[in-house]
Amino acid sequence: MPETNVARGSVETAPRVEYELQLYYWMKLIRAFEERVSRLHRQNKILGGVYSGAGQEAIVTGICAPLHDGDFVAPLHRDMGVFIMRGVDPGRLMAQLMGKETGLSRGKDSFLHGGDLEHGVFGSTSMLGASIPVAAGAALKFKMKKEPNVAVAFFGEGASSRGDVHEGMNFAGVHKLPVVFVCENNRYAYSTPLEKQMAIEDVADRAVAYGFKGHVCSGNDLLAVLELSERVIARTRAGEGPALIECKTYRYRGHSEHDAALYRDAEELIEWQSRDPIPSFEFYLEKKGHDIKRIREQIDERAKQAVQAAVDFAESSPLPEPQEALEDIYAPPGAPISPNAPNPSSNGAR
Ligand SMILES: Cc1ncc(C[n+]2csc(CCOP(=O)(O)OP(=O)(O)O)c2C)c(N)n1
Repeated sequence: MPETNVARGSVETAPRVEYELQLYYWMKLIRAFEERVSRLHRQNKILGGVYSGAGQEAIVTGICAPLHDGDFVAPLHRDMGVFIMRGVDPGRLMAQLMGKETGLSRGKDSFLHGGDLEHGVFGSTSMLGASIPVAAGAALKFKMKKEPNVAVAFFGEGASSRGDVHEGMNFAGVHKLPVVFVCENNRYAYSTPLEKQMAIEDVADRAVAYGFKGHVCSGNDLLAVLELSERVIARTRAGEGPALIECKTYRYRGHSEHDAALYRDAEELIEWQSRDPIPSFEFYLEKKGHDIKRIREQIDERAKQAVQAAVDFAESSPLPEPQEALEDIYAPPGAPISPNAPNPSSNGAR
């Protein structure tokens, strides 16, 4: 099997076969990472809540794969995979989950709010849906500065019923901003089933009210997500304005690790597990002539080693010193207001 070193966003130039194996690796790595995090949580090694995205890997993989450097992504609380897809080092991500000094926020927070702006990842917000206007704001900046980038905002169907989601999408529609809204519709907002919190079946139907298109796809079918995201993101990047992609899916675990999800029917879970995105993609690869047994073994081993290296890094990292709690909170006096602004101390203005 070729080494999977295809650059992100290089769909056009990389041989398709190598690219597809890379996609497979990403889904496997995300699944292995999240499964390990669930286990570490039971061992009391994780600080704060753990919101597993197991079952939803095809969405983060398929949406993020066509993105470019400089694009901006606002993940939801269930999207550890977004960090991996954007090139954040899994060791730093694991350190964030363990509250270590080497984590993204240097031990100041759990996974939930840790972003990484160097990789264009905004930390998710506690208030559901509040990251939608932030993504619209990032897209406004891209438009004003004529930068060839897009913003992507992930959200759940539960969050889609919040007011600021409406405001953010309306603003993006009015100003034709380069932003793609991605709804991971896993049918439950914590314990609330879809039909108890919205009167329509498809969140995508709401897009028309904001003046842009809504698309629906199977979020468990990597190729379906990818085909849609490549097309929609390219149009948005080309200046055609926002779009909404709704991916129908299901989360395997509870809302978080403390939730046994007893409000769900066992049969329903089994049905969705039978549509698992990973074996479906393996079936596709096999039909295309790959020796899937061999590839699975190699990729599983690679993913296992990558996750183990992340755990080793995080476990051997120190916890932050108490005084570090006060660092990186406010800009130091005299710091430039923005990276492009002149330093106030250089012209005497303080
Ligand atoms: C404004 C707001 N209301 C309620 C909550 C509590 N809460 C956190 S996650 C969640 C469910 C979110 O469901 P959804 O948006 O569908 O995403 P999912 O967790 O299913 O991925 C709720 C109710 C919150 N964080 N913010």
